[in-house]
Amino acid sequence: MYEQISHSLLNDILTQFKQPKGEDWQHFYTRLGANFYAIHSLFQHLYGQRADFKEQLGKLVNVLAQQYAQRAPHLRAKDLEREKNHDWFMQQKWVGMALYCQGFAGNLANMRDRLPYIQELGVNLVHIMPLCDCPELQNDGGYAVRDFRKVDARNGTMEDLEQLIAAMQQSDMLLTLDVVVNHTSDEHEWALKAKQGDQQYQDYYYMYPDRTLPDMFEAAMPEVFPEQAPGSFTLNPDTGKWVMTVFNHYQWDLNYSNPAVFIEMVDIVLFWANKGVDILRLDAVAFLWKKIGSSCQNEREAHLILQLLKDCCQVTAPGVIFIAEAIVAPTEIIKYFGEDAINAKECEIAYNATFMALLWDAVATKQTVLLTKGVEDLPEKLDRATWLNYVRCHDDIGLGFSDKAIIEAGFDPVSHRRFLVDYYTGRYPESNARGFAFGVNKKTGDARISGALASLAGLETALATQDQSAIENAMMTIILLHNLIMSFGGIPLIYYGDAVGTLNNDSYLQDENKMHDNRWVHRPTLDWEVMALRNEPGTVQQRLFSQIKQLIAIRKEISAFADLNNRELITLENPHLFAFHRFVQTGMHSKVVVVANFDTSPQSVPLQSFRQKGLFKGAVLTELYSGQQIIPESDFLTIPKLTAYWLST
Ligand code: OTU
Repeated sequence: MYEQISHSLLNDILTQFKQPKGEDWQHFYTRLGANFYAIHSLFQHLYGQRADFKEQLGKLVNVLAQQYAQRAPHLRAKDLEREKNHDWFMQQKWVGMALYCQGFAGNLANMRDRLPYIQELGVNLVHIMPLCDCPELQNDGGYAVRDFRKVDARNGTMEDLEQLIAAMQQSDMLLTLDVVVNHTSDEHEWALKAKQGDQQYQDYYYMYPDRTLPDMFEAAMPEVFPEQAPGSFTLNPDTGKWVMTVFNHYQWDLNYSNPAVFIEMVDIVLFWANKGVDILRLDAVAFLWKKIGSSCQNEREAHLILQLLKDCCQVTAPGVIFIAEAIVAPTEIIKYFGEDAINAKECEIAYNATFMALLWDAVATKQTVLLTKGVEDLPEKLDRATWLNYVRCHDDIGLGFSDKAIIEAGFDPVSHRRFLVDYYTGRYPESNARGFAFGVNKKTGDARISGALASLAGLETALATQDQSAIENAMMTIILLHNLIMSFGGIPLIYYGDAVGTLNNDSYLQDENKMHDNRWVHRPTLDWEVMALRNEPGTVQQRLFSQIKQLIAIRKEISAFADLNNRELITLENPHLFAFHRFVQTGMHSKVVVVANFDTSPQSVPLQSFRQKGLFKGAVLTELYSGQQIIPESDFLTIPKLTAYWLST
């Protein structure tokens, strides 16, 4: 949009601006012109009351230009290509994996040698968990960053990373890295200066001389880690001041009401964009704005900060997209794409935490009532935006569906949540699951769940007792869950180790720095001798790996699995079944019906339920995963236990 005030301001800024060396500034100016109205309005809204507003805005534009000057020609070319093919990330060809480089391969240099494993599975998008420099001990698995521009020595060097990026680019693989935007380690240079009493850097954080304001904040703030880090403020002995620490006491929350913090973060985001990272995962975005009297999550300004970040990134590195890590209520998550928009204006991708939690509900209850209800309630996402669908990740499972949905599914919210925690921690009599309660809040009764996929699905218990039918059911559950993240719509994100059924590992209990955080039980160090069993016919590893590999290969061929708001839920009378229809205009397999059975017995449904929607008119159905032809018997379709079919007619 053209608007006089912002335009004349931009002219003022550019008059004083010394264009850095290098050709091809045309694209920069076009993008700056196109985005500046939005950048100015947002910056004005957030920081307009400050006397130095104009100077700060000038600094921001300067950062955008300096980083553009640094952007390598092949990345600029990629920007242009992605601008043309702007739906590139919504295609079904992408399949992701999240991993810790140390747990997966030891370090970044060895990661290169492990790329063939990732490719063998068919994965072409890799999220390497935080790898920036962080303190030796208090680091929250890399989420307490000491230096945003340095690779942690335990992972290797920047050179190792650059070589890995080059190797991935050659193989047409996308790289995702984290930017921990909400907080820093208390050993970050800014925090060290703040500790020495430097006011400029104390203003980067929320620091208060006494408990007055912290008490007011805490009155309305839920605790993120109630067991290991209760409260949201920590007394810093050097200054005698209380610092806001929403997560662990050594993770200091950045104060985004200070424009200097925002500008620093834009510079960091663009630094990583210029390293050739394709997708940036923005950690804990729901927490970016704090306001007394609010929960300090999902505040409107947190969204404005993200919009501003997106607009800035679009000027300098438009080929780079963002993932929102906002593990919040279903109606709140969707807002991180941006509200009242057609294209994503905050983050193009968001973790589908709702779907993840609903899948775990269906596994425990063997029923799909809440799953169906929850998916029905998922608001329609924007056109140019997609989900990250996952079963497990490095964090706990939060039972983040709404009370309303639980009630509508016929359960009582408190007892149903308690049942789920009991089920996954193996306390429920019929449960084979071996998980752990995480983040138990004695005041509210809330709890989340830790544990590896295979252990939560019952494989650990079944293997210990060598109960063949239980082993079978656990493996089928693992495949069923992967089947659904492949077909639901969005980018499936497999967690490293899960494709070979890696179990819980309690070695973290020996490590004083990890023993209080049971999320480490599901952050394995892979044993490559065990991984090699994927090539030994008949092993658990081989059976799981080959099936997941097959799911990936077939997913890529099904054009209806691209994520184009092309899913219609099919409600069935059978409470164990979950079904939806995926469709596109053209392409191979343009109409596919997914029907999943969460029960441990076969389940049937009248074909009429599909026919009344104009589906399954022919006499024979093809199951695309197995290639099997299915001739429904006497007008009923029967789905075997713990199985999902991809049916095409
Ligand atoms: C994120 O987590 C990371 O994924 C965690 O590994 C970090 O500990 C945390 O940030 C702090 O950096 O902020 O928006 O229940 O789901 O802390 C959600 C715990 C987050 C996580 C939550 C999450």
